[in-house]
Amino acid sequence: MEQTFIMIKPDGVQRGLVGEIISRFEKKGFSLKALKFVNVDRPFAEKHYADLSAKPFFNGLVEYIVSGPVVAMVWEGKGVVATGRKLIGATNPLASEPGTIRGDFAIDIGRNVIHGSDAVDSATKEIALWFPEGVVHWQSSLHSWIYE
Ligand code: DAT
Ligand code: MG
Repeated sequence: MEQTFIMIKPDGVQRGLVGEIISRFEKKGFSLKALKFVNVDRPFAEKHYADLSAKPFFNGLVEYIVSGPVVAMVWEGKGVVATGRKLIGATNPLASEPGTIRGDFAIDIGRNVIHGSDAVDSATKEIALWFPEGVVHWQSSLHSWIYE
């Protein structure tokens, strides 16, 4: 089944939003496949955001991601990439709908609390980058209560 890469950024960790964010993905019915709490270094953050390296905000973005520990996760479920992005909300939190994570918990685009893969192919790349050791294979005993 489809998987996505989700990262709670350093502001989300510092602000005590880890439990709340994990709860939202759990309650939706998505399944946790990998999780780690790590500090990343500059080269790693630059690799994660390589597609944005030409942007004027790239340096500030990398500084932000290395500024404290992050929670890196893999979540699985039907349509999890696109629906995960909906749970997260628009990139600029001032435009994110209330009820989304960024809409409820963030104001500035450079402190938008959470990352989620934007497509199935970028999810595959990001999961390989963050979890080269692989993910946990299991199926929730609630599976048949979530999927028909
Ligand atoms: P998203 O995180 O919603 O996938 P993105 O991939 O376009 O958005 O950009 C990655 C991060 O870079 C984003 O979460 C916040 C930052 N960012 C994007 N656009 C920005 C801008 N115009 N000014 C400052 N930071 C920006
Ligand atoms: Mg993105």
